Amino acid sequence: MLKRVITFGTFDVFHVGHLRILEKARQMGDSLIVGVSTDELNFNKKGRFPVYTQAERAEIVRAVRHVDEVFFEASLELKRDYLLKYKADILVMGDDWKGKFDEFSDICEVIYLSRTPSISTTAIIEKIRE
Ligand code: C2G
Repeated sequence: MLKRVITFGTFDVFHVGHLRILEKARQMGDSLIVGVSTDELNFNKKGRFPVYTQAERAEIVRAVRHVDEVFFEASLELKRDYLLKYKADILVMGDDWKGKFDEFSDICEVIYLSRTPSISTTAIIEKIRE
């Protein structure tokens, strides 16, 4: 059976850490679906909007060759619905989320992959600021 992998993220100021997790996630199965968080979700969670709009972030993620399908993640509370809607066999997240999605192991395999060290959107923004 073909395995459908799903992952979620903001992917703001797209960098090599984002690219690598998408590549590794795709390698866990046969196709990769990505939920890109909406601007509103980010604002509600962090009190600020991402640098790139959700349309830009989704366009970039969609262009990555490891990615088959992109949708907008409008709420963190809808994760189970998204997993069911997109018939995910495997949920992949970076290990900054380790343990946070274990509750979904009744409907799919949950895998946490190690993050690429020393790179983050926040660090890039800081570097540009300096
Ligand atoms: N990532 C990584 N290495 C980095 C930075 C990020 O592997 N150096 C991974 C994260 O672990 C995550 C993905 O890239 O799996 C996207 O990261 P973010 O854009 O920071 O996503 P986040 O804001 O954590 O959104 O429903 C969950 C949220 O939408 C996750």
